[in-house]
Amino acid sequence: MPTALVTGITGQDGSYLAQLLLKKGYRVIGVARRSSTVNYERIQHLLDDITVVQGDLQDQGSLLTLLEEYEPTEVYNLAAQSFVPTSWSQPALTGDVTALGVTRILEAIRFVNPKIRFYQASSSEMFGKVMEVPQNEETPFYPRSPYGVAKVYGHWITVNYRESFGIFAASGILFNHESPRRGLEFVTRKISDGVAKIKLGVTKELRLGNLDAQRDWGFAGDYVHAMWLMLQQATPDNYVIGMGETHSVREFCEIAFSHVGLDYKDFVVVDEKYYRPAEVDLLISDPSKARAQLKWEPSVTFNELVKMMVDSDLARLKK
Ligand code: NAP
Ligand code: G4F
Repeated sequence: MPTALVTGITGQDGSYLAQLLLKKGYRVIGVARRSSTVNYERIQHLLDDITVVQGDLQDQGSLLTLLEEYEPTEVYNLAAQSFVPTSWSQPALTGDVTALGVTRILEAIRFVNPKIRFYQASSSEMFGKVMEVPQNEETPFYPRSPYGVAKVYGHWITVNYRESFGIFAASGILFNHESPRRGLEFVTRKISDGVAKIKLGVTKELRLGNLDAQRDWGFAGDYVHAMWLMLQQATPDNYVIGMGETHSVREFCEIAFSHVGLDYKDFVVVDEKYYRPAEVDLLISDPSKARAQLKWEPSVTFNELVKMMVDSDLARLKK
């Protein structure tokens, strides 16, 4: 039975990837960092089928021990300090986890078993102030936040361990992907949760930042499939994963509010508190390489995604 070790198991992608790997017959070892209260909400339904172990990307020894003990054939590095605004208030921590953490896990692979296949969760935030439209695997990076800078490091150290040590190390440059399991601080979930609360009369307004920012949003369940496909190829490579279309935050609001019969203009308040020191104005992917080589196709459209998230928050809050 193949064994996959997944860092970031308690996160959005960790939960969807674990589900997919179980379906494919893997033994799944999920790495969670120690906290004073457990935060297993996203993997509650999987706890009988996966093994959750303690480890931290800031702790080299824990990563070495886990690889020795569980002998994975594949490692998916999904753990990160992943929220862009926090990367300005905690830039050094973001660098330590999101950048150096990648080196620590690659070093563990190099020492314990260089045959392990490795997936790095790279990000479209690396394109930042975009140098071309749309963005593909060859587009130069211009990160606009400590998070983006850390992800550029993670990407290049992955490429370097591939080229220097022959490790099967793939980098998936994923554009924004969302779901009902998305963290409440990210804009899509903040909107779907806000819409549900307004519809149910729990609150009267939704305070947001830059409504003109444009993102290429897809469904997380589709994107974890691309991660797995990257590790099944004959050779490791870099792949852009996205929908190939872009929408503004305003458009997300329009669809989400109108889905419950409301007009976003009556409830959304722009609050400069949510503006960023430097903005990523426009992201749009060119995923043609992934479509041709991985045969990857998304199954959920942008409109379906927005409605899925609003419906899920409505159902959750009604309970
Ligand atoms: P997420 O929900 O924020 O999950 C991040 C995970 O990392 C959580 O399980 C978190 O644990 C864990 N983590 C944080 N610091 C850690 C540490 N020091 N040691 C071990 N684990 C740690 O993020 P996501 O949306 O699932 O994204 C998964 C990965 O893809 C991240 O690397 C993210 O940067 C990247 N990415 C995401 C997107 C997207 O649109 N979602 C796009 C491109 C790339 P706790 O639960 O304990 O906090
Ligand atoms: O939802 P966001 O916080 O996601 P962001 O910054 O694009 O980052 C996410 O996607 C990346 C992939 O490109 C990942 F690598 C990263 O880990 C994370 O998952 O913000 C999206 C846009 C921004 O332009 C922001 O300025 O929405 C705008 N926005 C407007 N009002 C807001 C708000 N963002 C948040 N979080 N909260 C607001 O109130």
